Amino acid sequence: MPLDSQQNEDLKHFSTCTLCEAMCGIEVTTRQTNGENQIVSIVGDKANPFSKGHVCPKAKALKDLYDDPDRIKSPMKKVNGEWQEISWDEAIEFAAKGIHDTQVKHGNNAVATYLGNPNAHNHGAILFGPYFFRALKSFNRFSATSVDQLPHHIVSYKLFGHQNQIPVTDIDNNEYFIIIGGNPLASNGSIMSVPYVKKRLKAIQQKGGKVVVIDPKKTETAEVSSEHLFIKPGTDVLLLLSMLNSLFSQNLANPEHLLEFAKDLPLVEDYVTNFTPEKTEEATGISAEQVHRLVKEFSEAQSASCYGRMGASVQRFGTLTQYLIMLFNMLTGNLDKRGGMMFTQPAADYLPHSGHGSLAKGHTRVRGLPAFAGEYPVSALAEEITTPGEGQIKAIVIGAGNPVLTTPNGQQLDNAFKSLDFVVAVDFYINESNRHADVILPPVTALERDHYDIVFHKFAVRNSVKYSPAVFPLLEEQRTDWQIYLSLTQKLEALRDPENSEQSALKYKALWHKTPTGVVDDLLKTGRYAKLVSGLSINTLINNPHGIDLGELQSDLPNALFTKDKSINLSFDFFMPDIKRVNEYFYNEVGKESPLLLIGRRHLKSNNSWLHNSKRMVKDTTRCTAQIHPTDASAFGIENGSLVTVRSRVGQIIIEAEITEKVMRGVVCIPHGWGHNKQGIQWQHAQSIAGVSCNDLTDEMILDELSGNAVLNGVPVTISA
Ligand SMILES: Nc1nc2c(c(=O)[nH]1)N[C@H]1C(S)=C(S)[C@@H](COP(=O)(O)OP(=O)(O)OC[C@H]3O[C@@H](n4cnc5c(=O)[nH]c(N)nc54)[C@H](O)[C@@H]3O)O[C@H]1N2
Ligand SMILES: Nc1nc2c(c(=O)[nH]1)N[C@H]1C(S)=C(S)[C@@H](COP(=O)(O)OP(=O)(O)OC[C@H]3O[C@@H](n4cnc5c(=O)[nH]c(N)nc54)[C@H](O)[C@@H]3O)O[C@H]1N2
Ligand code: SF4
Ligand SMILES: [Mo]
Repeated sequence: MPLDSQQNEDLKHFSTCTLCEAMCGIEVTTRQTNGENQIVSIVGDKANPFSKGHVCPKAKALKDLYDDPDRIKSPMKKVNGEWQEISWDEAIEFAAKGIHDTQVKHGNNAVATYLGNPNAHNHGAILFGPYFFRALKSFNRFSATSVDQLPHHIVSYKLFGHQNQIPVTDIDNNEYFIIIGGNPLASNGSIMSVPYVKKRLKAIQQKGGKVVVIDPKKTETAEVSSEHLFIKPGTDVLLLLSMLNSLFSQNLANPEHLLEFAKDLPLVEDYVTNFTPEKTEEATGISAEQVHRLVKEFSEAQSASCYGRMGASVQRFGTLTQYLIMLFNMLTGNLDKRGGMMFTQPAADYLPHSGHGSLAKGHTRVRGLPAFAGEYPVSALAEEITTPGEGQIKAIVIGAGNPVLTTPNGQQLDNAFKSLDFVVAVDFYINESNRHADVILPPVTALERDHYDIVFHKFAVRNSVKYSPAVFPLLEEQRTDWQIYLSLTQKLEALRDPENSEQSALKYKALWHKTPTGVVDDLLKTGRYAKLVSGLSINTLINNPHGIDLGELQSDLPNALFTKDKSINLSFDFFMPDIKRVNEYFYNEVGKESPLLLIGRRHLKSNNSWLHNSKRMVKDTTRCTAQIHPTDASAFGIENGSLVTVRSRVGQIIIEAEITEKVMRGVVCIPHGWGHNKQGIQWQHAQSIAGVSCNDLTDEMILDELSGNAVLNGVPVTISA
């Protein structure tokens, strides 16, 4: 006899984990009990051709998110400081009216937007969110891009003509892999979707190849690599300059097939002559001998790839560093080569249909920081809110983000948010940032909406395609992100121009009907595989629920180029002048003493500022610690496990010290995304665990000047017992 007479059969769904960039296929078992949809289990989908069953512990957190009693499921409005549930109609009306009123009173730019990382994992938000952002007509657009991958976009925009034409390591054919400032064993790869990364790194070594990790910390990735070199935070630019110098001095530059597209490549030599490895070794901590050897081995390998990520991008010379990394790959002939850095061939290719990028078309009002692709650096957000004058930000829409915990000088931003007239959030949690909201519009969680990885198929180490229908049908009272954005757009336009509201409704009717998945369907049907995989479409993918492998990455020059003349624009005039700043910073600033430098770290069971409300993700409690080297600990009289104060120009935090030889001397390593003990939020679990925000130390005034990207690695701090 069934335990529960209303219990239906378990259903299996082949879906995709959206929590990081690895796109792991998952098998989700669901059950309906007494009319309630339940997730019974989540395991890796062995039949998924891309991830082949791989998952990390976070996959199960998708269930915890779904079950979380703290998650908000209906729109919430703040009335006299208290949250009240309201209907969707009321909420959309209230949000649009607040935005409209602010714009009428203070101008369009008075309403800002901040878009967080989870948007990148949400094709609905990516494809339909822009209708709303365009309708806002505000220049004050911010996102997590400027605490992350902005340098990559600028390099690709300049060199290849499109901000998202970023090559990835062809890891399965690679024989020499240098990883600078990336820890894929914790992050599962970034701008490199790569499930089973540990296995793949081992495979390189089993073939007789080499994996070299360059990092101020002996990370999990360093532990499984052939070699690890400690580097002093923020000095990667010097390392790269010296690697290029060594390449020329050893006569190893060999750009082969690339000269056809970038004839000036050999001229790079002129810019790097001063940076011999002998000159840079003291600053970087990597000896001249090591640099010469590394360069020689890399050049002589059959295929090689030099990959730099977070640690290399989000630092003082992040853009120049990423540029030099690209030049190094090119000068060794490893761009667009099997086993090297390759462009990908996604099935639904949005690149031709999206903005190629634009640089410095506008500047922030207060500090004059450059916009990239219509977005300003988020380091300028607080001052744009608090500095009076024409164009001052008076309201903000925060979509899937938590900048109080994730952007520099979070405390300052927290205070700035308090002064806003109106805040709208699109999020299913009340977090440290949107607790300042007047209204929160909660979308469903990832498994409850259909999913297509429009962004990450583009950055994957193998071409593949997969569509995941929602595991549960959308209920009457539920909304997806794109529906929220489209409703807001329509309402805002109706308020602006009441006479044309019917016309406006008509305009959007087609979009409601099309849906973002319909847009993907069009892209698939007109994409490069439409003829190969007969009739490739969303329907094909519904019939192939595990996804379809589309083969290895292919050489793609000059096709991959978006430049008018189909050549690679080396843009020396844009990047190389920054070398002057490098010289000034490292060699001419007399008496500049950098005591200790702060760097970040990721943990396999954290995801930026969220997932800490899932008990299963934080069982192993205190991982929000300040790691320091034993020599520094004894110099500052610090004992393992004791509380220490870490200070920077902008603030201080009190945190538990963890003494470990895994970090190099002179480094303090603290994870980000913690600090849930703020007033006005109701995390039942996250608030009960210790943790402080390291972004109360990071400094909004220190920037990578070429891009305006934040500096979250290599921030000067002091420490005391
Ligand atoms: N010191 C330091 N700071 C860092 C970093 C670092 O390495 N060191 N890393 C930086 C990087 S790389 C990034 S990308 C940023 C991330 O910074 P943000 O993007 O600002 O923050 P997240 O923690 O990703 O924001 C997650 C929020 O989105 C919500 N959310 C999740 N899924 C959805 C969804 O489907 N729809 C909606 N509407 N909301 C959703 C969650 O509930 C949560 O409130 O942090 C940056 N900050
Ligand atoms: N589990 C988990 N996975 C994630 C995320 C998460 O929060 N948790 N976040 C996702 C996001 S948004 C992103 S952008 C990716 C990021 O993915 P990764 O780029 O792999 O980022 P991290 O794991 O932070 O690794 C950065 C490394 O840079 C090192 N580093 C710091 N400063 C320097 C420096 O000056 N020079 C050099 N050479 N190295 C330095 C750090 O010690 C660290 O090991 O991860 C994604 N995946
Ligand atoms: S590695 Fe983990 S978080 Fe990333 S997609 Fe796979 S299961 Fe999800
Ligand atoms: Mo990120």
